[in-house]
Amino acid sequence: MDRNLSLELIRVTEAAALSAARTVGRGEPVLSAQLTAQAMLTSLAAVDVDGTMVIGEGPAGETPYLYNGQKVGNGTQPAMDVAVRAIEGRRLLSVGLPNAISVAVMSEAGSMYRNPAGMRYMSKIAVGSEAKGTIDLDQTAEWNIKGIAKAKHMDIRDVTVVVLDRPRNQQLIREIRQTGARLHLISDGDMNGALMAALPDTGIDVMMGVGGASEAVLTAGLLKCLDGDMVCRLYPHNISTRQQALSLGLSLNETYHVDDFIRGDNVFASVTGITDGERIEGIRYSERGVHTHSIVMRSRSGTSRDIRATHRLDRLMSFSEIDFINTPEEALSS
Ligand code: VTB
Repeated sequence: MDRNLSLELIRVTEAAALSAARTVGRGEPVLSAQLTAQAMLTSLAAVDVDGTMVIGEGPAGETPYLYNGQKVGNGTQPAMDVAVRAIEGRRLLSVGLPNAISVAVMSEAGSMYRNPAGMRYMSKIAVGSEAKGTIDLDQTAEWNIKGIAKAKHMDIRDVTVVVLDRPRNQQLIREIRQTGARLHLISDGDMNGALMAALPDTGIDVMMGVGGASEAVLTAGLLKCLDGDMVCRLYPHNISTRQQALSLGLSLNETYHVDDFIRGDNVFASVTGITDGERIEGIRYSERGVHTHSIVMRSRSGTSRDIRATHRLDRLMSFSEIDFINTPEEALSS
């Protein structure tokens, strides 16, 4: 019987979310990110893999924890590529808004997209399994939304589109409004938007627009597990990134599919809620302990599990290296 590594990954996203939850609403996204990445790195060390961080918190030298290329896990086989967002939606977390999540994805070594030009953004359309195959970046927003509506047996006016609210997406937003579809503008977290589109009964049907390129890789991992679909295209946000892409021979017209971001069918993923979302609850504190809600997924089997856990921090703290109890100030000064 082979291992389902997502059942180990859940401890990683739970640790990150528990750690992030201490800093909800504190207005310090960088501090939150630092503490949370540290918790994630410590918990990853217990996972039985020889891991390489492909999508970490940033390039080596720029970030002390979870940098791209860093070795993670306890070094035993199998060799795996690892992608994480300790906090997807730092700004959401920093003001206590909904939809901040913690995400980790693993796939076979060498199977993840390496972002050769270091592109920051991509244009994206992401949907769930019912609308698989209906999306195309060469077509208009209307064409895409109509196709999604048809595939889901819905009226176009009932389709809900999530878009990251940014100046670069304003033209798209106008086009979507003209179709009559419902629009859900988000200030952050298009990965969560794509995840909601891929999960049933969330009220979200599609995520569209330009968002982070790293997030596209992680999103591909989640969609692969959920049998969703995504099309992406490089989006150079200035002249130098455009030139860099072209000098590397990359086509700005090429469409990237889920398989271009993560090859093969051995993907493991875990998502834990930090603040409440449409489908995933955020961290709750009660006298019984701290409650987490996660979804763990595996592509090969197609299994997706909702896991709710209650953590007893007093007991955990007797042996854990991660400080889940103290405030960031207390943790940093101890
Ligand atoms: C994007 C999006 C992410 O941050 O990377 C965005 O993909 C940053 O966009 O989901 P800007 O550079 O325009 O701020 C997120 O929203 C994560 O918070």
